[in-house]
Amino acid sequence: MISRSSLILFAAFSVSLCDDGHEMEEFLKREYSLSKPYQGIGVSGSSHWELMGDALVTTDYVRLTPDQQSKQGALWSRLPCHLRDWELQVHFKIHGQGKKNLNGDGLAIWYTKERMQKGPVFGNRDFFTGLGMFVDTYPNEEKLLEAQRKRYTPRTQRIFPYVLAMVGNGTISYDHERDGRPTELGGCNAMVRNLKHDTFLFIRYVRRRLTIMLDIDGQHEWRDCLDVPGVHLPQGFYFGISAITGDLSDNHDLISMKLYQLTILRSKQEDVEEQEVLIPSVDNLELLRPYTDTEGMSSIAIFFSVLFSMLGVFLLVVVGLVLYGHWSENRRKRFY
Ligand SMILES: *[C@@H]1O[C@H](CO)[C@@H](O)[C@H](O)[C@H]1NC(C)=O
Ligand SMILES: [Ca+2]
Repeated sequence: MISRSSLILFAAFSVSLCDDGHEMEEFLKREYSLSKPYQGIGVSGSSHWELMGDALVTTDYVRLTPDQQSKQGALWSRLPCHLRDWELQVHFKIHGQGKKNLNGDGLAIWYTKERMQKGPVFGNRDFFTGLGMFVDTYPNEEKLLEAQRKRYTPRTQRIFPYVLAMVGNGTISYDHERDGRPTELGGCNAMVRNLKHDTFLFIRYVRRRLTIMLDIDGQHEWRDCLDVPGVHLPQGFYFGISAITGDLSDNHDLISMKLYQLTILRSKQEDVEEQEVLIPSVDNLELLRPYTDTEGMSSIAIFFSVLFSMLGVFLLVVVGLVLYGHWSENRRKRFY
């Protein structure tokens, strides 16, 4: 775990160490960043950022959606980003009147080829090309299974709100009814609603490794959420953030986005190995999703459950016989 103060220290000195010990420099890129007082946003053409749908700017936040039904809004960078390695810090706030699970649907952070297109994926289009990271506040799949009177097997249950990532190549759909489970790269539980303290998401993309960390407990510490190597993302895509409400709602507010350029020293060979790709993809996807099969058990699991059931029955019979033996012996003693 990296404490946040050390990250700030890193930024201040512009030099830090990568996880693997390589030296790394970072620079705040103002043209891809956004913070108070959000000058010029919402005024056409005068900012690097563009608003869409129900999103609006106040002096303290960009509200992607208000706490009302059926709203959707987004904020998109106007400039394609050509950085190879980067770090994005997102300061956000999700809050509303809804109690317990009666809130939704969440927000998404994007690095995609397409921009400014409304749609069903947290207010953005489906079949996107690039990276989507979702803060999903409503468990659609759980409700679907409840309606079908099915249950999760314990290993497949996800606790909501849930943060996850997905890489799309333009032909892959996000499955809203299953909260994106079929295309999930990984994720974690994140209790982010209605908190008094500040909440942050931290996304790092270095040497094709995608890392997501969270600071949501008010402890000024980054908690690991996801770490996936072999994520191939083209350069020249757009950063964006979007949110949607349905029957259930929340305020989805963005307070700041800070993009840092990371300068990584590479050998010639590494440079060649990391050739730029044109279509986003992820290596060894099948290894990342060992639990996509929610129905049924593997044959090994079935074998062991049958074996243990038989052992259990055998044990019960033995215990029963022993007890019966004691009981009848006692009875005989009482008679004589
Ligand atoms: C997109 O990904 C899917 C699933 O991994 C794959 O079947 C398809 O061939 C990919 N399409 C392109 C254009 O790479
Ligand atoms: Ca959902």
